[in-house]
Amino acid sequence: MTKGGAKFISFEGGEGAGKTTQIKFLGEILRHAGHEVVITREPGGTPDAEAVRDLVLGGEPGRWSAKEEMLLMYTARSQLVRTIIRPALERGAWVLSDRFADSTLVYQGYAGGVDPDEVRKLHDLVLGPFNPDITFIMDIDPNSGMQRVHARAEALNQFEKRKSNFYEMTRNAYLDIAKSEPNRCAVINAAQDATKVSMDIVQVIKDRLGIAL
Ligand code: T5A
Repeated sequence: MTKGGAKFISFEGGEGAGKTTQIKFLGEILRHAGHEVVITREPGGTPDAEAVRDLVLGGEPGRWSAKEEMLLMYTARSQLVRTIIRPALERGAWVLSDRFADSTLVYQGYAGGVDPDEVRKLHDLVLGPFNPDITFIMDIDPNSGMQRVHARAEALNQFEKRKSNFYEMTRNAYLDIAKSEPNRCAVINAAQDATKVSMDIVQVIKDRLGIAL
């Protein structure tokens, strides 16, 4: 899927798992090793997709049905892949994405109630067989993750206001995806100290991609 040294890495997991923190660390490590790195996030990553982000994350839970959320996510994702991710991979960059398609499969599919096969069909329709080379599943007990989110003292988005069983469902769904796609996914213990988490991520990249960092 990617050309030359290009790699597409996604970070997935529950709220407060440390995805953004670890993407920054890994981006620095890769740049230091001489790679071009493009960091992006979902929903978002282009001005239009950021506008979709405001629409879909704002307001209260229930503003959109899960199917409507799925369509909004894929509208934003389609433009992000077409205008940012594919061009970056084609010129040999590493792309680090803060969430990608597994988020829709988990949040709108397994936990949100849309048939997961329908989510996969939409993925094929919009993107075809386009998937990350490695997906880090940042695993943490949802209560610990939400404690980190609350400690940050930012306004909560509509996904951060859901009932606790929703977060249990998302955690279990991520672990099931990791089990069913062990070549693409790597589960990381995200409850550890941030430095240890970073070391585990770098080790997976070294082991799976055989590159020196
Ligand atoms: N969504 C998204 C869908 O429903 N469908 C989709 O298709 C997509 C793409 C996005 C929401 O949208 C939903 C899922 C999400 O609910 P968001 O605000 O981007 O909303 O939410 P998150 O992606 O979950 O981002 P968070 O910022 O909440 O979590 P992160 O990025 O995992 O965590 P991070 O790195 O910001 O860290 C959180 C706090 O913990 C600290 C950090 O300093 C920070 O304060 N921290 C640690 N503390 C202790 N130990 C560690 N190891 C730590 N690592 C970080």
